Amino acid sequence: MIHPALLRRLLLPLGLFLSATAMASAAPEPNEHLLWYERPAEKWTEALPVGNGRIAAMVFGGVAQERLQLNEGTVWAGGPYNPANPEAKDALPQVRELIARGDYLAAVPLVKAKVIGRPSHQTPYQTVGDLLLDFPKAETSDYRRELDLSTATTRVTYVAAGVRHTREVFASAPDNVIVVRLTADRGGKISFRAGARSPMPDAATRVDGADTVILNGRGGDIGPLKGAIRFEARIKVLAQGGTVSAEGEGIAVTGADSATILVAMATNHRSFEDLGADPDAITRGLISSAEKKSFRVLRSSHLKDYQALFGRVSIDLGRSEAMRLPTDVRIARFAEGGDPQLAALYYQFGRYLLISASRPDGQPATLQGLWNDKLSPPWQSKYTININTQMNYWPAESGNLPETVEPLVRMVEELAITGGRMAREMYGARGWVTHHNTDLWRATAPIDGPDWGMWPTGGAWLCLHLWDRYDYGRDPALLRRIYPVLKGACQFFLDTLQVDPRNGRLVTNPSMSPELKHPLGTALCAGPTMDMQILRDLFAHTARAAELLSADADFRTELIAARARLAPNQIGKAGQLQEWQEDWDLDVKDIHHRHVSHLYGLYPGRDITRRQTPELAAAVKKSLEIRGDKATGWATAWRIALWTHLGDGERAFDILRLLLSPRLTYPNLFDSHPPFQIDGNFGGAASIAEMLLQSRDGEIELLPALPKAWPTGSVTGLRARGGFEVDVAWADGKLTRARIHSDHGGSLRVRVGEDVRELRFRAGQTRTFRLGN
Ligand code: FUC
Repeated sequence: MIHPALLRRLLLPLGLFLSATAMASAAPEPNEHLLWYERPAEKWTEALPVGNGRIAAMVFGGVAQERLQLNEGTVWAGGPYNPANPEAKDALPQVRELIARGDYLAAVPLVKAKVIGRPSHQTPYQTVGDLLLDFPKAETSDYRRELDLSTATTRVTYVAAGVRHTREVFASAPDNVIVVRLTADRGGKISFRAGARSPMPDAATRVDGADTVILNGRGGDIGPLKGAIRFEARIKVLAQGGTVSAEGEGIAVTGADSATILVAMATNHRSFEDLGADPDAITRGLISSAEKKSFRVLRSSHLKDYQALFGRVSIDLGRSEAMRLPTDVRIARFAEGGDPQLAALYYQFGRYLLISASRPDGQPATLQGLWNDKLSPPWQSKYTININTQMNYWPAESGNLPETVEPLVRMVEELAITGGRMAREMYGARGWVTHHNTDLWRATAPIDGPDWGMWPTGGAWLCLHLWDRYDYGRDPALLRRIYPVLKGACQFFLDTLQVDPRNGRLVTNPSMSPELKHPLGTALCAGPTMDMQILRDLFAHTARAAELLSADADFRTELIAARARLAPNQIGKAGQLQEWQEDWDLDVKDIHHRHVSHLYGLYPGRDITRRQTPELAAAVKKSLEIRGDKATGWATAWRIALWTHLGDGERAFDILRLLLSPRLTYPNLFDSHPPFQIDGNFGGAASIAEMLLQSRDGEIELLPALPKAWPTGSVTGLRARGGFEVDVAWADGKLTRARIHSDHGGSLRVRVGEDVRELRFRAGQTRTFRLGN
């Protein structure tokens, strides 16, 4: 039988978006996992990222000079610190009272002076520097630069003086080194000089022996904090044939047949409170074990490790001849239609970035993942936890990459420690709290100013990811591990929720709906809708966890009772979902604001669904219409995800066209904020998955928001809540085949439109069936 995907490819009309030069009738099927370009990168946002969750590089692919801009995930400014404001505990009762009586503006100076953390800003993630390879001057031709997502390898190839040169780069997780491989199609033709440079404080490069460059430096000083991170990059040059020698502060290779450069990077960071590691000993150890392996062995263990993760999901949204065009050209043309595969590539690029930026023994993905060339990047490239860090992990569970969530889980465990101090010292409360940002040091104070930082619900939102880690995998050991963290998050709110005197409801105070000033001139308020939604999720999940663990019966009862008293969602005068307790939405100055915090309840939260709470879903829709489609990168991605949960694939796809355009996507497919911010990549990738599969409350919905632009396609390996794995194929917009595998057994509702089936699975059972028409 002919495979439907193959049949479709054969029948597809050819030549739609084909440039004359790219047209080649007998050309082989293009690689669906390739980003490629006809020129070297000039700007950083054209360079191609590689990473192994701990170390990373942006590869520029220059001909006269190759630049690898290097990062190590623990190179941050500052050092361990406690930013609690000692005056907060005494000031908070007055702040609460002012807010409760509607005297919002009077609370602003008080919060600023007595509650905002000291220091009032957090620390930036920083760069290591650059590895530079200088090549002899030559006329070159036939240049091509690519990143292959199926091998996590960048490749540059060109012809110089009649010799074809090829340069490959990958970041190996098993060997924890970046590997650069230089080859040529004629022997003895590889000559270059390798050196390093860094803008970091006290940076120095030196040569060790005749083949190694060592770059040392330290993290920057910031405000009152002295830079306490020390780092080392160790660059070893191995050549086959030719000569290798020290030349100044670099290494010269002359007349080699091929060469391999190994880059190891490490710091003194062991944890947010322990800087006792020895970067010199670590990089020495890494290089000495990697150099004993041949390039072939290094590459095969890299592929084995990476492909075991990346290969779990395949996606086909349709193909066209546009796939033969360079990636930057495809981005420029995506909105015109006819290139469904670019959305599939964007989805897999999101998974690639997550695998490359977030691995179990590294730090969570920052606002820029692992990739940053600056000492003072935008928003410090830290962890903004009023949407951005959470969005980074949206594609992880459905995209079958649970391992990538481990650094986030660990960060939340650490925030429960530092946030426990914060809860005691600033609020006199049990449990733990963190506000709208954190950094390498797990700082948890409110920062920046009253209208940004005075929001206590960041940690509670992060707990949703811990619960989902359990819900998708259903591992009882994981549940036991996260339960104390969930419980501590609840305890903080049980101790600090205030009674709204007007109606007896429980509300947060002081708080805000992230970053949006209401009509009374400040963001400060009590009980913003988002907080209530987040707490309903947190309390429900924690109560459920206690039940599953047969733990804390009284606490569970207390949680359920408090949950019922939280202020409910309300529909306002325009039919919109109210963002605040007051019906202020239409009077907001910044009515098209990027944040859509109150819509959290529909996605990623659990409060609202279009079938169980249709009136609230309609109110979400109204709010989305009022806010408008046009926003920054991550905010555009959130809008797409929300429309998919309203079941509107066409609207979701229209907004995907905005995201996948040169305004919001750089030539290297990085999301623009501007400048670069990686959350839009992850939110966009998650939204594409949410068009094809959604799962919650014991139900899996297949093709919930399939746009007309993807009439025929398939996806395999997506994960659903409850421990399920799902493959789906469709044709002419209708489901043709579904395959569902259950890890643990149990019952499941499977929905396609209005067609619903109740299925029971045995543990380990896979069922294949047709549904719909
Ligand atoms: C929030 C957003 C900004 C930016 C920053 C990192 O403050 O409102 O748009 O994404 O985080």
